[in-house]
Amino acid sequence: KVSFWINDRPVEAKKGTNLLEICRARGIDIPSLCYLPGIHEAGICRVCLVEVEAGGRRTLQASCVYPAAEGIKVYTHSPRARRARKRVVELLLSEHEMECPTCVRNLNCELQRLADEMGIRRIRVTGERPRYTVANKNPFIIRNYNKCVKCRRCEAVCREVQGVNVLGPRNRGFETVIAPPFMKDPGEVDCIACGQCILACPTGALTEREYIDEVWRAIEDPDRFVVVQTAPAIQATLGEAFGLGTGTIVRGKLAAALRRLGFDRVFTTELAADLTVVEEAHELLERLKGHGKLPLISSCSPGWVKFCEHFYPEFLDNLSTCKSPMEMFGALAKTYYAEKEGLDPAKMVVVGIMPCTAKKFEAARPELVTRGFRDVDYVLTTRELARMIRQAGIRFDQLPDEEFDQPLGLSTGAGTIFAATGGVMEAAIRTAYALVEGEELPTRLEFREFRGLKGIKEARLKLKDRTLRLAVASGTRNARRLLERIKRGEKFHFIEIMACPGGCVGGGGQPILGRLNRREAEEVERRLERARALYKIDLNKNLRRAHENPAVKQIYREFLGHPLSEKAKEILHTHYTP
Ligand code: HC1
Repeated sequence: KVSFWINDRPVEAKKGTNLLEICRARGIDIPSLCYLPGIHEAGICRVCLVEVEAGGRRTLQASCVYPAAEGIKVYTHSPRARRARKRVVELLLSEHEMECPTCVRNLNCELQRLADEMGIRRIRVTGERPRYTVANKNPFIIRNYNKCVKCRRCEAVCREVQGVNVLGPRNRGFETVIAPPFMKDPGEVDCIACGQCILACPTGALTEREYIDEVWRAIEDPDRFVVVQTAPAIQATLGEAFGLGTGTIVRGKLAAALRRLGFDRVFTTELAADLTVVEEAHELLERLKGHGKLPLISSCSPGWVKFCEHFYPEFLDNLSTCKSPMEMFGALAKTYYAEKEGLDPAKMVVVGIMPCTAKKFEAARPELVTRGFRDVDYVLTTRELARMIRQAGIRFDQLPDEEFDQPLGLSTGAGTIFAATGGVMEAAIRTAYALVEGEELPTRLEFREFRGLKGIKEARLKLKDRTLRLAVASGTRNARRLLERIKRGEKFHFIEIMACPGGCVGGGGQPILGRLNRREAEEVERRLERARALYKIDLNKNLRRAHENPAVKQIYREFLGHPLSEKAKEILHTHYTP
């Protein structure tokens, strides 16, 4: 412990802790921009400057990297500190592309908020502004380097959290931007499209590629039959975009909003998640019998699949051949549902509402086409859906609770928990248990060893006469750690990997709110709250095992025959190659 002074008050703190953390813990709010605790503590932006008196000198110091030390005197809001911080933000603004009213982050931008808080009414520095024109060729992310404040948070998250490391400083001086090597398009490098960089970006320099206008056009076209599916995570996160507390369950309002937007059918991806569980559980049992490679690794997270293709192609044959639930849903909509309802698949448009930017990439993959039609036509993130709802003038909080349409709106709790790390594993085991042990045995439904935000979770599970070794990883850096262990000889039978930390509840397409409040720890808490909401929905459902879903049974009866049938393989499975 060290004793020192903050704003003339005596303070004690652990030696070495940075001043920013100490002040915030004491309710003194110092602004910051580049700081991400534990991920990026670099003192780059200088927005967190404070005055520090030490060794007889009083100097300006970046509080995020200045360690607490015995006897120092810290002045957080002295006139000099406030003036310096204001000037730093003015300098950032002086080269920032000021198109706030049309920026996707308008009213949700950290730079804008800093300018407001500091009372910047005029920028006293004038000079050159960067004029980058960027060709954004990929289907998932848009970069505008003219809005980059060079905080390097995107780079830090890409490297430290995801272990992907495709972003870094390019060019020199005024021309510097944080970008992929040689300023290439993310689609041309090893980017996995997870969108964690978008969540980290304080401004509109990185955003998802929007497909809102395309979806509006499809809805307005009388010749199109537009089917929407919503990912399990959305019901636990969309409310945040409308000011509802984290973890508020908005399942009913979500269905109601989609109906009012004009979609012809409102379904849920959870139905397909249930179907994925059934197919994947059978696949696991087949592989345990010696047909196929072990460990079986889940393949529903497209960011993870892309990571595997770029960095661990030797594991591609371990991936489950199941398409992701989103893709299974699209394929079923344009085959089974089209046949059933007498619809022309050529006129159908399938829209996915996903918490994920990699799903935009996945939807565009050439492998994911069934009988000549793309399984999913457009993917909108949670954020885009919120924008659409606002554009339509819908008062989200006043919507009634409605149900999804049938039969593709029926789901069990298994499909719901897919969106939390460990959920795919838990759902798959519920069904695998029943398949192997038989229905008559008392069934264990909850596998708490796979819940929570730990990066890698492991357990052993007895399945009849065999003990399975299971693991769950979220965040691709954790996936890397786990795969390296397997390469060193450790044996597992089944592994779930989700690209985003915490699973889809932490997806790159989720509402961006936390860092505006400068309570970074809340980011973690928020993922937990969102996951808790999903487990609550699961707990309250009558049916909690995927194979009990009446719609899944109906689809097998009327269309697919049985799990892993030829038709199921044609429509629900795929194969990824390096
Ligand atoms: Fe996910 Fe999935 S859980 S990948 O996180 O397997 O995006 O929510 O829809 O496909 O079901 C995302 C979420 C989602 C798929 C399912």
